[in-house]
Formats: sequence, C-alpha cells, structure tokens
Amino acid sequence: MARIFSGIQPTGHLHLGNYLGAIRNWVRLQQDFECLFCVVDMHAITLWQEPQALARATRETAAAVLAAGIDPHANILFVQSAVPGHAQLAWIFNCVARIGWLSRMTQFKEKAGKHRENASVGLYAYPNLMAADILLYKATHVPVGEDQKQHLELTRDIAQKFNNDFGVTVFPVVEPLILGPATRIMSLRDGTKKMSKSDASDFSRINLTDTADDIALKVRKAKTDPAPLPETPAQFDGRPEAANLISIYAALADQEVERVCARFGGRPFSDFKQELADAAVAVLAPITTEVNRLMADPAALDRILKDGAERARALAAPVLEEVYRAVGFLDA
Ligand code: AQP
Repeated sequence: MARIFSGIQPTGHLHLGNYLGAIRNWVRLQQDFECLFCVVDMHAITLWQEPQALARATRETAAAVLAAGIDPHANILFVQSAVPGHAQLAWIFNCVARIGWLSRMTQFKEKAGKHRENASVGLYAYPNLMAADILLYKATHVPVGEDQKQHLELTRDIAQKFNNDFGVTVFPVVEPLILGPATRIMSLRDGTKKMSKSDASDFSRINLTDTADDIALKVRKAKTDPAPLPETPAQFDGRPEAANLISIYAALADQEVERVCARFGGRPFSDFKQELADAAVAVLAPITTEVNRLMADPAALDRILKDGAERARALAAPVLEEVYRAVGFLDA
C-alpha cells in the first residue's frame, strides 16, 4: 500500500490556511493510504520558539489534527522529537546532500531574509531533516503545496545519491501528491502574503481556536478595496484581497470560484463578509469545540501521541538498520 508522510510545524495557532490547504486533505487521504501525520517540532526550532509556547503549540497542533477528523488508530499521529531516527537519519543526509543543493532552496532565502549570516544552521539544513522525515518510513507519497515542491525534489536527489553512493536500493523515489487545485489562503491584512502562523498580526489569520465573535470581527476588518465584488475571476487582476476572500468562501462552501463570483459579483463587501463569516463559523465551530475538549485533558492527548511515537519508532527501526549497514556504522 502507498504510504504517506505529512508534517505540520507547531509554530503557533493553526489557521484556516493550514486547515483548507493541508489538514482537510489529510482527512480525505486517510481512507486510501497508510498515513503518518507528524507534528514537526524539530523543524519549528529552526526559528526561535519560546519553550512553553512550543510545548503548548505541539499539543494544540495535534489536537487540531484530531479535531479535524484524523483517526489516530487507523493512522500514526506523533511528535517528531519523540522518534530519534529523524535526527539520526538527518545527520547522515547532512553528509549526503551538497552545500550547492541547499544553497538553491528559495525558502531558506525567504526565511533568512537579509540576516542570512545570523540564521541558524538548522534553518539551512531544514530540507535534509525533511528528507529524513519522509525516507525514515520509506514513504512513497507526500502531499505538497507549491512552496514545498523544491524540498521534495531535494528529497528525491538525496535518496538517489544515497542509493548510488552506497550501491543499494534502500530508498524509494518519492512522488508528490497534488490534491486538486492548490488552495493557497492569503493574509486577511494583505492579499499578496500567505496566511501564516508566525505573522505578527492576529488579524491576518483565522485561527482554528477563534470564537465565532473573533471570526466575525476579523472578517469584518479584513482588507478590501472600494469596488463592488468581482463578477468573474477575470476581474481578480490587481484585486488580491477580493480574490482571496472569494477563494476562501469557495473553499469553505466547496463551490467553484466562478459560482461564488456569479452569486456575489456586483454586491458590496459588507453583505458578502457576513456570509463569509457565517461559512467560516459553520466549518470551524465543531473543530474549535473539539480542540478545546482535547486541550482540557493533556494527559489523554499525550497518551495518543506516545502510542503514535511507539508505532513510528517500530516502523523506522528496520529502515535505520538498513541505512546503518549501508553506511558502515556498527549495530547500535
Ligand atoms: N496560507 C496557507 N494556505 C494554504 N495552505 C497553507 N499551509 C500553510 N499556510 C497555508 C499548509 O499547511 C501545512 C503545514 O504547514 P507548516 O506548518 O509545515 O508550515 P508553513 O507552510 O510554513 O505554515 P505557516 O502557517 O506559514 O507557518 P509559519 O508561519 O511557521 O511558517 C503545509 O502543507 C502548508 O502548505
């Protein structure tokens, strides 16, 4: 059976973009694939995280994944740092990947910005850890958005170079899983920036833990332009905020963007925003209630994660043994 690995960083509150762009798809995937869902806390610390906030976000991220409908018995849900094989394999990949390969990664350039010399070594080597996450379980498919395509290519290069260097066929060629048209949700404050956990403004995103009142307020305050709503997607040009709000509505209501434009086109934003807020609340309220319930019992949540980590370690052990043998490391 095809095996999927998906990760999500506990870098803050999960938001509507994470839900519509990733988690909602994961819920659909679990019927057809063997899935590993991982809260990637080791990736999170490539940028500074307050320890207490990291611990809370790790539980909240797991809770949100469960609340969205992931079954932790049929799948494996776990925290990355609880499976040492990720770090062990990532080190070996640090020695397989070439500096030139990593230097081409656009996400490092974006995240390091102008302060490149001050960025952590971890941020630079992040794609090697991502390759380890996937290959530690010999995952065959990874659901990826546009922004992760380059990293997945690197995973394929690393797998191939490892196999060639050591004359083995340990690692499979990983395939990207493109799930329908890409849903990229943009910031409510700036339609050209993606909605992000680490955006300083909480008004830029709808969190999965927001109340109905929070959501209504954020949607009301969302940036728009003075023109009425576009009547077709062809009129989105130069109107990133309008395009974003319409796309969000379409994703929430599972409707074509064209249909949403036909329905609301020509009307003022105030009418539309009310309907958008209602649609967001209808989708998110049950998830929020469940996240809050799960967060109220951290011991039960930790038991689910511990069980997931045990099962992940069991899957990883024989792969790591194969890798150690290939490299010439003595048995652990
Ligand atoms: N705005 C978005 N629209 C659609 N999909 C999104 N994802 C994130 N933001 C959007 C998808 O969510 C999954 C998990 O992402 P991640 O936590 O691993 O990292 P990220 O993409 O860097 O997410 P954030 O929210 O922007 O976090 P920070 O602020 O920490 O960088 C991925 O599948 C991603 O595509």
